[in-house]
Amino acid sequence: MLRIDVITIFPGLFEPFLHESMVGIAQREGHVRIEVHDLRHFARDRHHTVDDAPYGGGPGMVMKPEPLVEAVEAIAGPKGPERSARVILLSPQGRRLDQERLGALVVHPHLALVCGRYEGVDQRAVDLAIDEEISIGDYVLSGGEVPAMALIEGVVRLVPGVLGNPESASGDSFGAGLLEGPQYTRPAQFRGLDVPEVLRSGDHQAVARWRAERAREFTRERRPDLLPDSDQLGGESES
Ligand code: JBZ
Repeated sequence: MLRIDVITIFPGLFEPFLHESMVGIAQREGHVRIEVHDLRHFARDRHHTVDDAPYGGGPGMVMKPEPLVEAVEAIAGPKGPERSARVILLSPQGRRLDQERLGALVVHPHLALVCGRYEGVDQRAVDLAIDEEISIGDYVLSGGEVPAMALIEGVVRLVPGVLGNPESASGDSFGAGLLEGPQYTRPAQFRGLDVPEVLRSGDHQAVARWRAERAREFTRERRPDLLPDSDQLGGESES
């Protein structure tokens, strides 16, 4: 059973996400327990303040250190070898999330995800309370909530037992680091376009070979960076 705590100033954003689809099923089946905490509950002042103006001036606000450090310590304990959870800040300064990182995260029994907001988090809070910073990619977002959901979905899929079929956990060809090729379902003909004959042939070996070829083709055309250097140039090398 994996436990995930989320610390955010927008707990409502997580509501449908946590109860629908694979994440909802995984929770109901007891593979994972996800709890969302409102950072404002950890602010001690009358107005539950979680942000303040940046020292040195400039636009926007910065997340105050006190509520954030107190929230993390209440949920995960103080930073250090005693701490039970791996505490992750979703921030643009983080290392880029990929499948390898997800695999390294799912070995922890307890994750705590802190969602950055405003222009960022007071650096002392990062230093005192955060074990690791992660970003989901190089595009501009307004906060760490959507990145936290992406991380949760990616990591929950890897919890043993969550996906009935362990082949889909590795994502088939993506398990081999490739894109999936094209997929088809009924009808066999749609607006004059046919499903490739081999997929209807019943020849499982031929289907597997065709799919492997299409996966390599898609990957070479769309994501050559996923291929070994030696495969990135070479033309339609059959087999
Ligand atoms: C992320 C300040 O809060 C933010 C803002 C942008 C942002 C994150 C947190 S996490 N972008 C990403 O994963 O790319």
